[in-house]
Amino acid sequence: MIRTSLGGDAGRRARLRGRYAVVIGAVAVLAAAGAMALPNTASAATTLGASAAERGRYFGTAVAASKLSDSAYTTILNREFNQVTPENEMKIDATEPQQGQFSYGNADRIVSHARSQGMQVRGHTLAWHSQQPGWMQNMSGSALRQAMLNHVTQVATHFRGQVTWWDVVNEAFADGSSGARRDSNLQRTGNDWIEAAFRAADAADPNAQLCYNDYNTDNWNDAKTQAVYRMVQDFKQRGVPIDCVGLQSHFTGGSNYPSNYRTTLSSFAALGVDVHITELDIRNAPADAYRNVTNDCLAVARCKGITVWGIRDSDSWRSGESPLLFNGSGGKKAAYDAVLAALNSGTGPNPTTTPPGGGNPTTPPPTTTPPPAGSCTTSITPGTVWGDRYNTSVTVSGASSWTVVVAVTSPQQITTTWSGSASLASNGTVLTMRSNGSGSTFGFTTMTNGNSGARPQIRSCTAG
Ligand code: 9MR
Repeated sequence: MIRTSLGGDAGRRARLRGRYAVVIGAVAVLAAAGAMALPNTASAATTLGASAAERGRYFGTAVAASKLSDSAYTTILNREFNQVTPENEMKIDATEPQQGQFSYGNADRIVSHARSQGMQVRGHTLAWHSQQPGWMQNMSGSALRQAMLNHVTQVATHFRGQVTWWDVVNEAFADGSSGARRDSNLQRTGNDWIEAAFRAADAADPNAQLCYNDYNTDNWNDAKTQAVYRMVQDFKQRGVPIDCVGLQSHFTGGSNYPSNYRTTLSSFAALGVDVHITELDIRNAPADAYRNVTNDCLAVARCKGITVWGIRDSDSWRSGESPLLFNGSGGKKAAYDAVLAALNSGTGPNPTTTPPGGGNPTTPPPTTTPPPAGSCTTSITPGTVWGDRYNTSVTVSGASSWTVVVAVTSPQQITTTWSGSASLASNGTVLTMRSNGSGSTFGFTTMTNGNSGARPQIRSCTAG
């Protein structure tokens, strides 16, 4: 099908407008509307995911399938995070180890775990110069181009409906001052290989949000950042289906958090794409830098969330730098407290106040970011409390058809629900409630099982 540049992009956005599920919290919307003060500490969320959800965002982590059997690991994962990225399990060598033979076991395990917990999944990654299986490393030219496109199509089709965002192409630009594409067998198939990959992913899963993801693109003044910016600008102008840019943000191995990071986020956002912080880790996990990254994301309406690249320091690809939010024993580090506090005192989706571009001539004037389409919001009303249990009701607004995920703190368990189509997971601690036509308010009963202090937290509200 021939798509004009404007028509193609507009058509894609129109399709997404009706169907893309946006998670947004009650506090976020009310705060953005200026209708209420920020939450006080008494009601502040106590986990990263819950707090981010209140601000219309996610807080996620890279996950390794091999660790899902480690209960210390999954306890933190399930408690703190509402988004996951498979660390290696969706890469090309994992999903197509032999040409034409696809292998999804470990990736499916992560997706299934995420879905049982109401977490969103970022697919990583469909086309990349690295972690190619042997058969692909040895290919070139049109045979490689065809094999790459077939891979994108097959994998995006397999995960259709389960992956919210795809890193369609990863790390395609060179480091240093050239601003050039990275040399690779994929690049040598022709400069249009990136847009070809995006078009194939769009055809296979029109509802997924399609991202370009890279590292060393955090400092607005770097040639690599500018080169990626120009590519995204070009894609938007020509209607290549791109929805988002991922800044990996590995502030490890000698790369530091730059003071103009917020300018980078807002400049990409001003192109009309969402921005995601996709692989965050910071050498020695200084609380200040983690706080700054969090505040920068909260300040840019189109910054949709933060994913840290592992849970405990011992899970990190750079464990020697102790760059994560939990120590090897699973204890919360100072950086964790800083991030949670920043999230809790942050605002919802609001236009950035930082002028994008930092004076760079390639930067267009700031654009107004419309509120996300298809969003819904929630408000919790405490109900009757008995000695061993208590009731809660949740009212949804902004959508007539919705899915809300609520979590209680173990050993508490949700036992009874009403006015919705319920699905309970993780031994009664996670309730996924879908609208069933009985109105906008649903309810449930929670057994305290000895923990009478904790109260339910909304993980997400998804319209449609
Ligand atoms: O964390 C991943 C590590 O386990 C793998 O060995 C490595 C192989 O390339 O990839 C790591 O993840 C990378 C990610 O996929 C892309 N951005 C850089 C990440 C850290 O190297």
